Amino acid sequence: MSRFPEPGILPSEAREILTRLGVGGDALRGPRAACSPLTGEVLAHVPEMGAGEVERAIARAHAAYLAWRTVPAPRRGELVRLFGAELRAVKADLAALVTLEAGKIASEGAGEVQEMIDICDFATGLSRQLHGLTIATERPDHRMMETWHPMGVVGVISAFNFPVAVWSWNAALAFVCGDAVVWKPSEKTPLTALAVDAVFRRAAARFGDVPEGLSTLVLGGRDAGEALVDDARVPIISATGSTAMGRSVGPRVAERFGRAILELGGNNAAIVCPSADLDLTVRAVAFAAMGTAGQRCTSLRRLIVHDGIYDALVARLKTAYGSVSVGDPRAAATLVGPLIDGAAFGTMQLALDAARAAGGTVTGGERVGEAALPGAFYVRPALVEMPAQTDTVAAETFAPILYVLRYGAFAEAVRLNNEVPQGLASSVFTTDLREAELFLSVTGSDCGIANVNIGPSGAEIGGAFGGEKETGGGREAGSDSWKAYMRRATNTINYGMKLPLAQGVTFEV
Ligand code: UN1
Repeated sequence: MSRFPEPGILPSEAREILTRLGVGGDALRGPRAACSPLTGEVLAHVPEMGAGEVERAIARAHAAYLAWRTVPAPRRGELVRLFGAELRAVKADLAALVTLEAGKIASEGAGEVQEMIDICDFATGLSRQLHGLTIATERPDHRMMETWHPMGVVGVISAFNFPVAVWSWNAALAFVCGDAVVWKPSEKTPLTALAVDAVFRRAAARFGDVPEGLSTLVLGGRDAGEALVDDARVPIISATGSTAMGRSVGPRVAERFGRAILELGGNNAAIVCPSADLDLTVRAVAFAAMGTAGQRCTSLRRLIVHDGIYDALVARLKTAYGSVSVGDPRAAATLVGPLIDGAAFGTMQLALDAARAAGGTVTGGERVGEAALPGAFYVRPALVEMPAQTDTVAAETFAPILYVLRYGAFAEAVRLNNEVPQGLASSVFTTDLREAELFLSVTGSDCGIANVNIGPSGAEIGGAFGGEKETGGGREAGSDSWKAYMRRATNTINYGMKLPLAQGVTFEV
């Protein structure tokens, strides 16, 4: 396979994959073009839904919820188990489509579908563990308990960079929790969304009596997203994307007292201490900073390196950056695929210019393959040595840029880690127990994810995923994230003959 994909072939390849996945007919007719970042070509056209259609979809989803909430949770888990089984059967095709539409290298495309399968397994088990509590009551002959009930329709707004997995974290939990889901995917990745919708329909057909509208895909632009965000029949909005998007969605959902689960920007750092295992650190940094072409919300964007090992580490990173192969993400040797589009490239170049103006030294960052593929945006990942944590460093740029900073004392490194508006993921590379534990302690990293001797990206689904500050505070996937998709009721039952009041209050009539 050549270093860059050949134009002219991808649209038919995409059609074949879509046909095998069960996507065709009206799903592939409409005004909106679906493009591939591999070549910039149009792969297919898809429908566009306006606010009215979204409104009808929400009405159907609400009706589906009213039926689905009465299905016992373990039975709801069976639907998710079947969905996981269907995903296993189409893993290779769906992964290939993720690569074609989002530009991920093959193993990351497969990893994304695996993440969907993992959350289905997790949610299936969870369907028998939506536990409440029994709570000690102060009143004699009383029992107090906490129970969990379905909420209603969950609106999921997802981003291009994890075009299928992020929906599945939300949807798999929502379905076992007894909720319905309306999904508005990124306008940049409608084909993978259509494919997932088709796979889900097959699972639903095997299950038998899934209410129509339990899972609905709405393809559209801002209007469609806003219709979802503003509808009071959607008690939960789970939105993944930029901090700017979250700033608009959060208050609108709050205005109607809805619940927002926000997964927004990350500006993830790793601290490299004098005792770090540098072989392991270089590999971890390479994956976290260059993997997915720097387009994960968890991508490593800031490297905070101790003075004593700075030169040695930066030299090794420059070698790694120089040797990494950029190009066709389907080729086995490629580690860095294309950026999603020209706008992403423009934003990256602006950030690099700003870094240079602030005294940064940039290695890499240039566009490659432009002559053969003027509509695709492949870049060499950029390593940027910075004299200080400037405004540019403190902003999230969704591209493969790694800013490198120096530190002297560990406390200073922790301060730099925390002194940005975002709070998603973070790491420390050290073999010193004190540094590791301090980083994980209350005075250490302020992020939702804090790791030792692994990079900030590539989390498993078993833990709760999300972060603080401008990252939005939401938690998805594992641990007890399911609680965000249910409502809690506190129940007090009096099985005695008297009516003792709490707090010793007397009220005799
Ligand atoms: C995202 O980039 O929106 O931890 C999600 C990770 C992946 C999920 C990233 N499991 O990098």
